[in-house]
Amino acid sequence: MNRKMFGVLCLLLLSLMTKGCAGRPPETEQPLRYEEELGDFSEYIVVGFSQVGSESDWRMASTNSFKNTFTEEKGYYLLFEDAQQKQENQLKSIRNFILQEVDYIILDPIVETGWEAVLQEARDAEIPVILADRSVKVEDEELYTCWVGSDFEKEGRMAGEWLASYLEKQNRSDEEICIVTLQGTPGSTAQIGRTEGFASVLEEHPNWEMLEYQSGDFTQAKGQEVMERFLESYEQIDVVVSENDNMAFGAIDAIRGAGKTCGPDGDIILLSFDASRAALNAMLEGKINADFECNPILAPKVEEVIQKLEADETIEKRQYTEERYFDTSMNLKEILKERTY
Ligand code: GZL
Repeated sequence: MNRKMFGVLCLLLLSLMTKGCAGRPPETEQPLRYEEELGDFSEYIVVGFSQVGSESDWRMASTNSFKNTFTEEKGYYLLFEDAQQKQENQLKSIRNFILQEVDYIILDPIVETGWEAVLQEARDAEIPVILADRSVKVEDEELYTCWVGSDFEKEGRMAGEWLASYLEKQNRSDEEICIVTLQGTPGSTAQIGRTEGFASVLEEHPNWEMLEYQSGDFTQAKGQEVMERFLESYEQIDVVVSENDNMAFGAIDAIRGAGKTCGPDGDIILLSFDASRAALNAMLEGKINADFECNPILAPKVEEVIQKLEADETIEKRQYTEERYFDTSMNLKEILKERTY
């Protein structure tokens, strides 16, 4: 019996003993996930994946990418844990993966801080940690093997540059432009990068005023709630920067609820991030001006990393995905035909 099977078996015995100690009558005992699937693990690469949650279209596409990549047919056994947007759940999941002696841990960290201890525990257990999408802020970057994701600061900067060019075409370069921002989850890499990237262009335009930043936590409901408050608070809003599509959908509902319009022919310019299919359809309907892509299909790149690690090949520490932007000057009907998320 190899080390991994022994580990899983110990876990099984441990859990059966503790459950027995907990006094739950065996007949009500739900079989452990592993009881049903306990087989010869040695033929699989066992991967534990701690996912942020299921808060957005982007997130669902990300989850599908990992579930469709790390399949048993391809020689993987995927332990998938949805943290429901709570860091404490991710910390628990990682410790559980360590206990189960997985071969690799993939982590999409909800925020950048608070990871040193658990990453040290993974390193002590000699389990490589691969970061996907968002990143972590740690003193010792050797605590994780590599990071695969987007250049969020570039996304934010692209949005600012797009707005400057759009306003110029509208002969509004010298006009006072009032902006509000629906931010993503505070302290997440996507929020930090997009906010900083857009701000780097904002400071080049003294006639642009950022009225307020407020987090909508990347969800549609919170995005609508915050946008409703913005509309009550400010007489003039010329631009909404929404740091993901789901908050943009909420903003659209709030703007229409206030009797206003957004998009190329609207009262308010709406910029968004992710460029999901649903958002490109909303753009086609004239509700969104421009959308800055954030590619959720990261699992193939992560799989490549794991295969290289299996072959003892060197790994690049930071690996960026290719991204673009979309606006209503483009043939969106054609573009939508090839969009997979
Ligand atoms: C970005 C990702 C963000 C998306 C949101 O890489 O972390 O989280 O922009 C998602 O849609 O909720």
